[in-house]
Amino acid sequence: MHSFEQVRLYLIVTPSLCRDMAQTVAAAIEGGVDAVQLREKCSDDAQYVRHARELVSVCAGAVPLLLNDRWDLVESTGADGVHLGQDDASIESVRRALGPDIVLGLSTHDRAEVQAARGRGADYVGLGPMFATGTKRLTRAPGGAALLASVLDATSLPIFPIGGIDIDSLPDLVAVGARRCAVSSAICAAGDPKGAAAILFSELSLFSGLGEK
Ligand code: TZP
Ligand code: MG
Repeated sequence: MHSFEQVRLYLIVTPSLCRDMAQTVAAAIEGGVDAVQLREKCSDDAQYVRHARELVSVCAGAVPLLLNDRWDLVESTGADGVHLGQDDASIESVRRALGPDIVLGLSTHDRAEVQAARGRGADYVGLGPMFATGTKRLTRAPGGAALLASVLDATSLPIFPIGGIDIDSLPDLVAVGARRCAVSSAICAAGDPKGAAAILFSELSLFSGLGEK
């Protein structure tokens, strides 16, 4: 089973933002991305499965590949886990259905949701939105570095801030204690996805003492 304890730079793949999805993800992994999630809202099942299998092959067991929402396709595609929102299928029932070995991620937005996540069976949490973003229609105001700072001691699970994080905004999060993050457009829409990933990864390492990969 893949653990998310060691994951630092989590790529949320938005296929429509990528010039070539497989090439973008392969380059991003070379640049330092160490976990990948397929997030594709408007595709039909056949296209979703095609993309998921393509990414399973790009990740090649070296980095975990999760599906957003589609827990029903985890086993048939060979993905390593699923990421769920607070209003998606219940994380408790998905854990029961898929067993202890899959990775389960949960979106959170405040301290109470972060605190509850481990007891609900999550292996990590996403926390957001941090900043304004065009990648997802937001229903909450971005919480920024203050939101992250307010939850860092609320769980022992890995916390991935998400939403509008790029090479310019990440240092504000690192300054309050971020050692990981999740990004989509900052890598998917970059002219040089490997270079973008490498810069984000090195920003995450600024104060970590964990050294370069
Ligand atoms: N959840 C909260 S914000 C967001 C998701 C999936 C979008 C992240 O994309 P980007 O391009 O890194 O802002
Ligand atoms: Mg969802």
